[in-house]
Amino acid sequence: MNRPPKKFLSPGHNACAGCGQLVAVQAVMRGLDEDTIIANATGCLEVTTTAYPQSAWGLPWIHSLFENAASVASGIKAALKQKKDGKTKVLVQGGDGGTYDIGLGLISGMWERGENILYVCYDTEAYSNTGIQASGATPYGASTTTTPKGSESIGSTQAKKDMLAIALAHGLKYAAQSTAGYPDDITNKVKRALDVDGPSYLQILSPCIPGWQINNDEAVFMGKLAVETALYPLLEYKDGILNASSITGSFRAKPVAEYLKKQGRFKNLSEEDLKHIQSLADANLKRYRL
Ligand SMILES: Cc1ncc(C[n+]2csc(CCOP(=O)(O)OP(=O)(O)O)c2C)c(N)n1
Ligand code: SF4
Ligand SMILES: [Mg+2]
Repeated sequence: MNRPPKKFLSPGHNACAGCGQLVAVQAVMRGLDEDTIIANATGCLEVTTTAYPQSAWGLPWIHSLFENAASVASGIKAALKQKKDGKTKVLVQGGDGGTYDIGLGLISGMWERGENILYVCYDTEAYSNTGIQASGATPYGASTTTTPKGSESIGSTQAKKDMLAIALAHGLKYAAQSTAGYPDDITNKVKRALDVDGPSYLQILSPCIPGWQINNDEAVFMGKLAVETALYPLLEYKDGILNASSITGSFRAKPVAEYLKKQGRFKNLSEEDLKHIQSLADANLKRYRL
């Protein structure tokens, strides 16, 4: 009898219906093989897949603290080295809060040591699991529970931290960015990252239904629009050089308003704010055109 292929993340987890992060995770899992160990930071992904005593994971998987998933992965790598196991891959997963903010120092250490570990950040642009607080990944103009829109506020007025540039500054052999709108792109990037002998980083824009105030059938659509407006292009760097980008010679971006106006978190923007965000996309068109 033919058995269905083994799933590394089974159905039955309790993420919100339509969660963009879970779409992205499934695409990441399709890029792995069975000889993989996962260290997972605290966040929606961990909370929704491991309600004790159950687990949705079909691979060896360990939950760390919010801040130390990278160090746990380093420990796993050291144990594998001790056992002379050069075959088993190590993957770290965390949200943007765990990556851009609270785990950054330990991620930096892991990269500094040049360990052969893939780090994947699921960027929901907020601390989703604890009720949508602003993180270093929250973009200008987004309303969150710590940067709420109101009569005197548009939402966050901070710029989104350039985490990909921070990764590149560590001299990573492979660093890339994708979105939940392009699952095959995610899977291919995971495979290419794992082919590299050294540290690698993949950051995936993962639309969050309550956080972005979108309908539960819109996560993939928003992931596509983020790329089509050039606010979150698909990018891939090898040895620090940009070698793939969704902004090719003939690429024409859609206006950012098409993306922003469909999300409740951006409902308070003035014309001036729209212009500012358009200027961020225009800057991406120059910076990342191949
Ligand atoms: C040291 C510490 N501070 C705060 C928390 C509470 N906490 C758990 S999950 C979470 C939000 C995680 O945000 P992110 O990393 O972006 O992942 P997401 O839930 O958005 O996927 C927070 C603040 C914690 N577990 N540990
Ligand atoms: S709060 Fe957002 S990231 Fe968390 S499970 Fe729901 S949709 Fe996914
Ligand atoms: Mg998040």
